[in-house]
Amino acid sequence: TELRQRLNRQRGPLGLRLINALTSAIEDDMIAAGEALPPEREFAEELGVSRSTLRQCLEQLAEDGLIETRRGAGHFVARRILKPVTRLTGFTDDMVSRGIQPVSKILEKTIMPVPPDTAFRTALPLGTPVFVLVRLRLAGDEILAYERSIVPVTSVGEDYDGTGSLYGRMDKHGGRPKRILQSMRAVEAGPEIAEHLKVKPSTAVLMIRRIGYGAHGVAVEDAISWYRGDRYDYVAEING
Ligand code: 16G
Repeated sequence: TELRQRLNRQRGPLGLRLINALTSAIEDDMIAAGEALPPEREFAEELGVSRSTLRQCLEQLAEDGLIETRRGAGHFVARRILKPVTRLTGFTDDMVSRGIQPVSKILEKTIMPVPPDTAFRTALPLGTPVFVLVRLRLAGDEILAYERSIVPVTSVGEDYDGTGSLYGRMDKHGGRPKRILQSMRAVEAGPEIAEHLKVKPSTAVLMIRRIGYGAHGVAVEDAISWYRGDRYDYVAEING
């Protein structure tokens, strides 16, 4: 098979060759995202390696986020989300447009006077009532991000309970952001973020800050998110 040829083209110890061969097969889409790998015994035979060598290699690939192991169901190539940086969308929009069921777990929702650091970033007057919403964002049962959004209460209404799409809710009140400033940075997940995202501490994650401005240039969102680095590719078209 082609996979076996890839394996034979590599140099070095067998375990490493196997990891490289499978990694390149996944990266070249030879094995597509979401696809199941053959059952271990069959797969080991196809590759001409022992089951224990294969298993070690699969463990490594799972740790690197390239495959997912689901108990009782086997190994699957992980799905990555390609997100264009050039379109202003929210999490729910992104998921729905991909045919994925967005799920959110609300970890905190509070109304309070705007925290000083947010006031400085957004120029909202001190004392402005804001809604602080901390959510875990999932695709089905898969955790993708941990996110804290701060929005003026006037943008969502006092009776907002934090469920559903925040941007959808804003559309019906003050309006969702029309323009955003966003920065993305690679950081190591600290213990708290690692716990929320269910990754090992020190795993690389994307920390994204977003400040959204409404129709009149007034800030309507101050958000900070940690997206799983093994699930997200931010892509941009850049013209020279
Ligand atoms: C995205 C935004 C976040 C916004 C949320 C609204 C990034 C990095 N962050 O996650 O700022 O609050 O979408 O999503 O893109 P919702 O409409 O599904 O609640």
